[in-house]
Amino acid sequence: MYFDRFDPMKGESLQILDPMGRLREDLRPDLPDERVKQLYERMFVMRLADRMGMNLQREGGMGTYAPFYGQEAAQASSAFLDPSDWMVPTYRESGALFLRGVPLANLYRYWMGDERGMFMPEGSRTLPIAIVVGSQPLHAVGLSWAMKLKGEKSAAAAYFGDGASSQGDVHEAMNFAGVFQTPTVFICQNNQFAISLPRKQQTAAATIAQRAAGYGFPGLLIDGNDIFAVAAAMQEALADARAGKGPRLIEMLTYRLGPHTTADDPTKYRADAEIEKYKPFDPLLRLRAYLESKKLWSETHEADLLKSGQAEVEEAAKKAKAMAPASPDDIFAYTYRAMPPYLARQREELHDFLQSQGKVEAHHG
Ligand SMILES: Cc1ncc(C[n+]2csc(CCOP(=O)(O)OP(=O)(O)O)c2C)c(N)n1
Repeated sequence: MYFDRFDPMKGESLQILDPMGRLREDLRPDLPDERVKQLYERMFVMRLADRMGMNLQREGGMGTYAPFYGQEAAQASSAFLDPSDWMVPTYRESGALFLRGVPLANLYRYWMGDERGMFMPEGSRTLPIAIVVGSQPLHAVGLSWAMKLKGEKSAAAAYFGDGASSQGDVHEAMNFAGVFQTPTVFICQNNQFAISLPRKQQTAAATIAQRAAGYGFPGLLIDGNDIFAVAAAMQEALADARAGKGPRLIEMLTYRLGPHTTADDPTKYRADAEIEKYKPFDPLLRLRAYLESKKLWSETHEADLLKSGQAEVEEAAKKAKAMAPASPDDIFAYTYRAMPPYLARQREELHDFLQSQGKVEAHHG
């Protein structure tokens, strides 16, 4: 119903909850108020968790961190996946992974440089994050094609950014998905930047969503700061994919309020005034305004949420910091089934070095 009604080629996009918190009831998806409230609460904690990620890096406990500040509604898209669907994320998706049930301590641990943070909970159909930009939609297509061949009624969700949309791999993934009618939901979080490169220089096309037409499947542009639009698009795209109707592309238009990563200085390529302009479009503000209008929110409720949310996040940070360091062998362990001699030599050298520094026991594995 949404994909048919809003045509990105005509410049149409879906917004259900406006920035003032007013809802278009005629467009409302299957999202009862109780669930909206729950989602608000998790998005609120998600933001606290993001801030903690930034703090851990600033205080020196983490190499780098990629915040998702401002993208909480788009990140909440993962809440609409079933456990039997595959989630295929990027480094931007800490919020989406948190909602998917990946422990926050693991996510922090990953950004502290420990690969074990990417060991997903047993049975969780969630891939580790992809750092190689644009590589992961191919994996999502492979997974969904396999599900189709096995007769499973599930989908795979591929997350990627506006910058990734220019990668050849993303073209190949969408083309293959169209030809083989795989149950893939392509989720482009257009946060309007690929590090310093603005969206305008990324493609001459008016929207990324309209590209779907070239691959022979439907695309939809939505306000990515509107959780109702995210729910509508996700529910329909997933239902269609699971029902064998093929892939869907959702462009979630949002804005990255923070830096690309902690290694980035956005003042070099965008004015603070621009960030201020986008702050009123904050996904949490409008959701709170909506809940307030329904008498489902109060100052005391928010104060309680802040307290319990902060405790949850601090506990996760404490746990991440307390984990014993991984073995240096991990640097060498996972690329080859049989380790090539030159890597084995390097591993020995590292062991000898660390031993000479009194850092580790000699280990020959
Ligand atoms: C193949 C490849 N090229 C370049 C990079 C360096 N790089 C990391 S993130 C990024 C920008 C990606 O922007 P976008 O896809 O819009 O996602 P966002 O970071 O905004 O969420 C680049 C160029 C990389 N990781 N992989």
